[in-house]
Amino acid sequence: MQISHLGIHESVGAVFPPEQLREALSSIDPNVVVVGDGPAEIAECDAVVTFAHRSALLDSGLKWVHSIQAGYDRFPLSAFEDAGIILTNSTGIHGTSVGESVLGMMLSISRRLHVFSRQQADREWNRPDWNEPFTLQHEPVCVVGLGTLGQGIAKRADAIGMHVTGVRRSAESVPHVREVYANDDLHDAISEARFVALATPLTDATEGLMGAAEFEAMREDAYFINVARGKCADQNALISALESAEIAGAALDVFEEEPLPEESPLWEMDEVVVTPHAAAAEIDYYNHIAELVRENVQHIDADEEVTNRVV
Ligand code: NDP
Ligand code: 7N6
Repeated sequence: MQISHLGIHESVGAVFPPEQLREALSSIDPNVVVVGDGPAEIAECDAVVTFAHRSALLDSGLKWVHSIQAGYDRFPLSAFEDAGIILTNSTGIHGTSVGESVLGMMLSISRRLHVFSRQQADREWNRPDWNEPFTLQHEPVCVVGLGTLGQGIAKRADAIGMHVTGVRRSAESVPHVREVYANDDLHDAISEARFVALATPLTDATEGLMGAAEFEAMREDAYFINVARGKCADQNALISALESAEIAGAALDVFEEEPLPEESPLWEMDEVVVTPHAAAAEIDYYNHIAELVRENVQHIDADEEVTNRVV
């Protein structure tokens, strides 16, 4: 199979300018063009790199679609299968960015930076109570989902001396994680942690994985971090747990509805850090995508198995 025309869908503009990726791919054989939603534009391509799903991707005779996201919960997988279109994703590139973001969230909470940042906006000089700040060293963190994101978080948490445990479908060991629990033992795993960081894909099995019972199982001084997908946690149950002080706080990058609606109580909570689905954002994002695309163009041309195949 040969790819002669590769489209970069303008939706990638949510993460980087499409032209950056086109430039980074200028040395590959296929002709690389930026395309919009027009079915005729897409029909001229053999393959498209995209951020968002569009129905035109399914009925334009494409051979391959590459998503610049790791999560493929918003792509209709059976429709891709029926149309005989290869779908690949971008897992593998977010370990450093999301790992650093989660470390930052934990440091912000433990060193009270989120509080100082809010105070600064009002030119307020209030030192924290003596027993509010703490250090992360020796604090237990449980990482739920131990793939690229989870391992990126675990490596950095381990590096600053945290006690790292984790959860995956099998209990097979993972570097930098002292104890790995199978997901049947989720409650045991999260009950001792000061931080619970969620990093699973959104699937039927993980939708609402963190619900009322899980927040109840957590320590009262524990913080919940979500960098997976909003629907992996029951957001109403989370809000109730925060309002009733069942848990101490949260750092959230993803939400059931994005952007987070203005009226959400999460915006106002002192112990909640809200980030705009930006945990993976970085200036080199397009370069990581270019590497994946280059590799798969070669695989497809050589009739080899593609990397990160979803369908
Ligand atoms: P990976 O496929 O590398 O890792 C997923 C991990 O989740 C694996 O360890 C897998 O377990 C585990 N897992 C799957 N199902 C379950 C389950 N039911 N219970 C416990 N663990 C489970 O994916 P990534 O790390 O690249 O990405 C994970 C998700 O994070 C994406 O699907 C996406 O939704 C989200 N994401 C969010 C970003 C952001 O900007 N906030 C950026 C990138 C991704 P096992 O090891 O046993 O197979
Ligand atoms: C783009 C975020 C993913 O699934 O949600 C992320 O890869 C994409 C900055």
